[in-house]
Amino acid sequence: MRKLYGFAMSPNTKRARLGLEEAGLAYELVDVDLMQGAHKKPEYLALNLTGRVPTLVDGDFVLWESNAILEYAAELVPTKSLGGTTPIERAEIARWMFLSAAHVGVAVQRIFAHTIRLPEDQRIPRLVTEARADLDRSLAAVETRLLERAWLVGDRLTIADLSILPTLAVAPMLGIDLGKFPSVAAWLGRAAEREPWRRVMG
Ligand SMILES: N[C@@H](CCC(=O)N[C@@H](CS)C(=O)NCC(=O)O)C(=O)O
Repeated sequence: MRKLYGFAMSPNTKRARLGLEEAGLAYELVDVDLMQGAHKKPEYLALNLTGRVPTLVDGDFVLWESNAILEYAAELVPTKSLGGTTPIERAEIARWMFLSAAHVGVAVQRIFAHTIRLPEDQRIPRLVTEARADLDRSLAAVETRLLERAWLVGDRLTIADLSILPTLAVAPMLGIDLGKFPSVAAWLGRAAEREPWRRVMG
């Protein structure tokens, strides 16, 4: 049985889980309790030297980085068409996934760190302001893309959507106003109606 090592509340773990569940792949979720420092223990570092979650173990194959796990899930079950089916679709999916990893995720992690995670005396308000502006810049592009379509690529949910959406699910907790981006908010609502989303995001 495939094992996904992760932490229930982690958006990166949720991203990997959504990919596995949308692909219909069975897996066991193995808890890595970040609050107890389980990700820094030698047995976990032996799987993932970066000491971050999630990590997928599929037989002898060990894969970390949640976007890579999305790619793998899509490749394992091509009939679900979670990945691209043409060179253009594959390139478009890559574009949104890179935006997710390089900009959306980084901005949201920074807002989280400097409003909630770090002790108050280590928080830097300027970084939050900059991260909010950077996030708005990415979301404006997503908003424009979604003005006349339900999903980012093609006419179906793909790993491009699964890459960005779990990050945005934490928006209310971080005071991120999706009201400025009505198509993005509607897209999040569409995803939330799906069974895998209900199971993973709760
Ligand atoms: N780029 C990684 C990010 C993974 C990541 O930062 N995970 C967080 C939890 S959401 C984590 O493990 N944090 C613990 C740490 O950084 O020490 C991915 O997409 O998998």
